[in-house]
Amino acid sequence: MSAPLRLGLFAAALALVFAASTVAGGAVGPEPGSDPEPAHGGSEPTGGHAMAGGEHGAVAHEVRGLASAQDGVRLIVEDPELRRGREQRLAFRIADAHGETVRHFDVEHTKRMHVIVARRDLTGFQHLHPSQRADGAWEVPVALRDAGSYRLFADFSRDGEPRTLATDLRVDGRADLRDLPAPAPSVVSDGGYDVELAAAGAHPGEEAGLRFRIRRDGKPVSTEDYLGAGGHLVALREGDLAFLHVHPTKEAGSDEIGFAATFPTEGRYRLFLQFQVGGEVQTAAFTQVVR
Ligand SMILES: [Cu+2]
Repeated sequence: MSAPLRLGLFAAALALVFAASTVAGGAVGPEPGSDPEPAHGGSEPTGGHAMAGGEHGAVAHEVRGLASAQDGVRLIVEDPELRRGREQRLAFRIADAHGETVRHFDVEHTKRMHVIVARRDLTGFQHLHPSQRADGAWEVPVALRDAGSYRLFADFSRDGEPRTLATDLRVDGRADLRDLPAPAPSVVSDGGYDVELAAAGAHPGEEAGLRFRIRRDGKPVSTEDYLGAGGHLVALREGDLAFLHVHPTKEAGSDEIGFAATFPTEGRYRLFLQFQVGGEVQTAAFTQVVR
């Protein structure tokens, strides 16, 4: 093989690798706060899937939590720099288009403000309910054990419009980022309950039923009411931590908690199920592959 031909083949192979990586990048969507430089070839809504065009609106509707400001409201954190392992006051406010603090929120899932915190590698999940100060800002004590970049989600509803705004928090020190755990049919919650996820294939753009069964020592466990339902589920996409809207569904038995979720794209998602037993909130996390 001649040298120029070999060089040509090498260049062609490089171009292929580049094209493949841009398709993968496009499928995950824009990283919030990343360079405004257009993603290489990422202008295609869902990275080259044939059906992308017509579905883009519906898909965008399902994904939240990629922006700190949207539709005239903005999330402003007082101090996004936190110290590791120490309980601190996390304070933020929601500002309207005029910069005024929004004071009135609807009650959703029995609360007017829900806060989710997760590190960029989807560890360190917390679900908090802050209290509102007289000036309209929200405040909650928080302790983040590990260093790194965290995502703070403020989930609320205003004038009947649900919103999830998000911004980054930084915890000092060198971050020891972890890989997402491999998918498993059952995990143990932080308080020692066995939680099984009834395996259902999840495909992009299709509603998937997620059914969780809770057991302790092999016996079914009935969950108590938590936030006005049998349980609460947060789904975050690996890579950009897009926040998915998930609906609880009517469960068949009391030891089963069901949800419906539409995963917008292929990829891996982390599901954080929370339920209450004996007055204590339990969290169990699953890795869900969508393809
Ligand atoms: Cu909440």
